[in-house]
Amino acid sequence: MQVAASETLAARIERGDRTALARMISWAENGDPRFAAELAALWPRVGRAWRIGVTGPPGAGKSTLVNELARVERSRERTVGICAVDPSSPFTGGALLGDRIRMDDRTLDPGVYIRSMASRGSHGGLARAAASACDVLDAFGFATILLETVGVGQAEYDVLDAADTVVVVLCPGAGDGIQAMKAGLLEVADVLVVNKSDMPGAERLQNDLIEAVHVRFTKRAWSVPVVAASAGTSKGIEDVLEAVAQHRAHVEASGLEAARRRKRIEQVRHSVSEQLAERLWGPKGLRGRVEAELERGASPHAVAAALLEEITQGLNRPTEARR
Ligand SMILES: Nc1nc2c(ncn2[C@@H]2O[C@H](COP(=O)(O)OP(=O)(O)OP(=O)(O)O)[C@@H](O)[C@H]2O)c(=O)[nH]1
Ligand SMILES: [Mg+2]
Repeated sequence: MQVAASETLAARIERGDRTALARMISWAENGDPRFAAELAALWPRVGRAWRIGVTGPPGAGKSTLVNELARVERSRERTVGICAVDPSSPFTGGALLGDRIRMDDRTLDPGVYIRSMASRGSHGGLARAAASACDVLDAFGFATILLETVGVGQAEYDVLDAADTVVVVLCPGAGDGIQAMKAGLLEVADVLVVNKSDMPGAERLQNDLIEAVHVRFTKRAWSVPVVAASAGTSKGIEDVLEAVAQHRAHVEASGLEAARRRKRIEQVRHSVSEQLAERLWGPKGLRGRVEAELERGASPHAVAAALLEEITQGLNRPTEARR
């Protein structure tokens, strides 16, 4: 593909240049300062994809399921962008499924794009990078975006603010229903999948989850379905997609824009908190001053109060004065 030197990444992405897509996701991942302007140029194209977050305990079968969901979406002629955050079992290399041919098919298919992101640096930064990658995949024009993240704690759940539908994958055995409840995984789920339904204990886990959902979420407008699947043997994949489609219909009927705005507010909140903390406590930050004041005999409480006052000056001023 001919690339004019002056052409922006955004312009190249608009005409389907996958090299530009890869470069721009790298910019998101590395926190490159050029990213913001390119995303701003693409922003009118963002919001057309349906983003499915896939999370769950390590080894539950998330990658296997993502791969299967991609296969079925492709058979329906829908293009698929995949972003896997910190996968311990990588998508590339084809060894994942012990099913090289199918995996290679998918990697060569121009209707699929697969990208893994390493979790380096702060977790908040990772959530920002993953959300940005989804925005870029969305602007590129993929119809379905699959976002895999291991569900081990709040930092990983923050990644899910980029998703329209969150699928929580559990499996019988280690990391079963009780573990999931402790980890707060049920709370983030729009759809629950009992994967490895070919294994003993799957039916019991499914019944436990149905009961847990019934008891806990009585006041919610959306009742979380519990779907049995076996990604390893390609069973129940259509049922998972059907549950996602129903959730999508529910969200669209009750106000898609409002739902996305709520998630974007969360994204801004996390992004600001995390970058503010980096600036305040990074090399050019406040540590030296704090040390000096403590040495002078001030209490931590007093130092904190004075700093907070200083930092938030302007926050409470009338809007007019701040312009
Ligand atoms: N029996 C059975 N095994 C499965 C099924 N789905 C996945 N597996 C196996 O479970 C293991 C973990 O699968 P992955 O898809 O890598 O799981 P993951 O949740 O992505 O794992 P991490 O990304 O490492 O957290 C692999 O050995 C899979 O082959 C299934 O439906 N049945
Ligand atoms: Mg995985």
